[in-house]
Amino acid sequence: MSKFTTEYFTMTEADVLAYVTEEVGIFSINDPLSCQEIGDGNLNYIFRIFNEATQESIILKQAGPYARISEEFKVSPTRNRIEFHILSLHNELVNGLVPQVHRYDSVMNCTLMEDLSDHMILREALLQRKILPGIEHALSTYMARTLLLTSDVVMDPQHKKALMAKFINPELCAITEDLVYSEPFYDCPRNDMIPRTKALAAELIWENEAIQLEITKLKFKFMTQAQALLHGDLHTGAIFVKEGSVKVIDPEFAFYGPMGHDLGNLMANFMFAYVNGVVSGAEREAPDFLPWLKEMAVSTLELFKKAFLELWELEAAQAYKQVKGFSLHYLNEVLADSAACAGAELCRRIIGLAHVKDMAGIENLEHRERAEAICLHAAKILILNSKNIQKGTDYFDCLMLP
Ligand code: SR1
Ligand code: MG
Repeated sequence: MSKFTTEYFTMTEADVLAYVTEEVGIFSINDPLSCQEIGDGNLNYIFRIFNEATQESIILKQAGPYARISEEFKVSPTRNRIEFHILSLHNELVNGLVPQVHRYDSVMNCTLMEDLSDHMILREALLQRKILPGIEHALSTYMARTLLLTSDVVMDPQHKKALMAKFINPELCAITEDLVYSEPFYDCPRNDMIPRTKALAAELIWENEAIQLEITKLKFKFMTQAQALLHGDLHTGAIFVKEGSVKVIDPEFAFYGPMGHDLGNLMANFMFAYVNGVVSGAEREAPDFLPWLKEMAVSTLELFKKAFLELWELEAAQAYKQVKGFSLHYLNEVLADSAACAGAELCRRIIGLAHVKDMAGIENLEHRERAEAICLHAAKILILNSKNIQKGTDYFDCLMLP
């Protein structure tokens, strides 16, 4: 019996080499292999195994027993099961838009998957002011198909409930309930922000009763509305891009929740990239970048709406298809949720524990203060006025730019 089949442990690079040769046998021990841990996310260990002779490579992703960002978050490594199974399902629903997965190991809590090292993380690409023509098509298709095709609109209700059971994900949902929908909305000791932002958060968010009410409604929706199988953490750090290719990764927060959580998350992260560009002078360094970014983000939402309604016409159960006005009513609710969720994401990445480089990486303190203020003011409008935010341009109209 090998050490990999008895009890879970977190692997070193040497363990991973032994695992892929002796245990799995996808490489031979005589192959000229190298292995490097390349993970920079908050939760997992990502090993890249490379065969210098054939230039072949593969990724092994192992879930650790607690989050890398803070050992306060103990999360069972069995979450890797969710990630493997949802990537397998997404390979059917949106073939080509997610990495291929080869093997899941329920003892070591790891998955072997396609290496996407020739791609770049979208957040980094946007911070480098890269223009990526056409990504709005892939992103809108990804969301429309993964969300609508896993909902009761299309699925047989019994089959959908079986999927809900398979993807029950209480530990990671608890992280989102705390970090996204609770802590940023009061003076929580775990929050982490710069002093000027703290004063603004108190004035704009914490002391605003209407925001407290809307966020509480939103949190309850997140906890109780099993609308579709979500990615659950769809920010620009969970998307790989290269010319002509988009791959959505990291769906370990997947569970049955409200569709607007995914859509709003992505829109908020586009807004972060945009505001970063505005305060850092992207207009001067790369004059075409900001107009392209805004147009791409706006089109992502507009193309999502189009793809959603077209897919509804093709795939919705007859009982829903035949009711005049129902598809638009349903979509409008998703869009309102999306706006409010975008507001929550803007707040939580600025006020809460888990930051994004687009804001926290701005070195000039005055620029960072300005960027965070622009985003918090936009968040307030998105949360309070969510029902009227139905167009892609509405998100950018919330940004009070100089
Ligand atoms: C403890 S995990 C912190 C954040 O990282 C993940 O990517 C999710 O966004 C989570 O909220
Ligand atoms: Mg992640």
